[in-house]
Amino acid sequence: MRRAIDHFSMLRRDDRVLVAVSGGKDSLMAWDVLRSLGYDADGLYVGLGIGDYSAESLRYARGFAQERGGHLIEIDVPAAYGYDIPSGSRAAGRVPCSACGLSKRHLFNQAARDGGYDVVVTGHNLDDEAAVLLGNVTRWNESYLARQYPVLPASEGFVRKVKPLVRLSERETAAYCVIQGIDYIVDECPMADGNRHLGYKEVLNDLEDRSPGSKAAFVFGFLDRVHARFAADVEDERATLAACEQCGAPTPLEVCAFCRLRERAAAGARSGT
Ligand code: Q46
Ligand code: ZN
Repeated sequence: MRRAIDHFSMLRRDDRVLVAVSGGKDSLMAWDVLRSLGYDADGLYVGLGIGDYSAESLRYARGFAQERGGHLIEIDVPAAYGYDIPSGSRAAGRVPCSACGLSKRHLFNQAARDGGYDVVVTGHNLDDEAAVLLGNVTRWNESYLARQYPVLPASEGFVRKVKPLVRLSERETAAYCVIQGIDYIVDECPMADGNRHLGYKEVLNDLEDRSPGSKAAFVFGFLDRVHARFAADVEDERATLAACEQCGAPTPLEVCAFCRLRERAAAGARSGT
């Protein structure tokens, strides 16, 4: 993690760091290592209202914070915003992971700004990044490729976002947690079925078996040699954003995607759809 942090200039020593923790192995490892490296790092748990899975994952996030003396900020989406991911995504006509990802991105950024944090850390590991990259390359999604980098710098309305686990595989983050005695939720999110990234992960695991080192070569070849060709797109895109009329978050439209999702999801919840 330290190599990744240094290589990509992810963090400054005096940063106030907010780690998005899900109760899973990756984010809890990220929080644990950052604390042990001496960073001022708090945790943020976003409850998505995914039945028992959310209740369980909160238990693990709280357990870690209590046992190790970390400060955990909790946001409960159903209580605070009137929708949950399963029914809200249905009402808004989105697949669950799209509604969920959009909600998390918005709430991580908002919580960091509200709390005066400099940077949000997420627990994306090498396997996640390889799967996302394969998806983006398969579809040649240039604007997503532009944003796929372990550091997204701060800009008007956005705090910096970093992924310090980018060098580590899932097996390594699991091994770290076992060795350090960190309890984490092992169950997968029940909404993940049909998530395209799981398919990409299977393909990449197959490739890694046949040709060890492929995932790292794929991701780091892209980051070190190819990403720069797409990078200018992010700045162009960010330069065109203005504040959302409802929440103030940066958006290309008058009302941001999160506020539109929240309205449609809450309306669906009221009408029972
Ligand atoms: S929590 Fe959310 Fe994941 Fe569950 S609904 Fe999909 S995106 S799979 S990381
Ligand atoms: Zn908004």
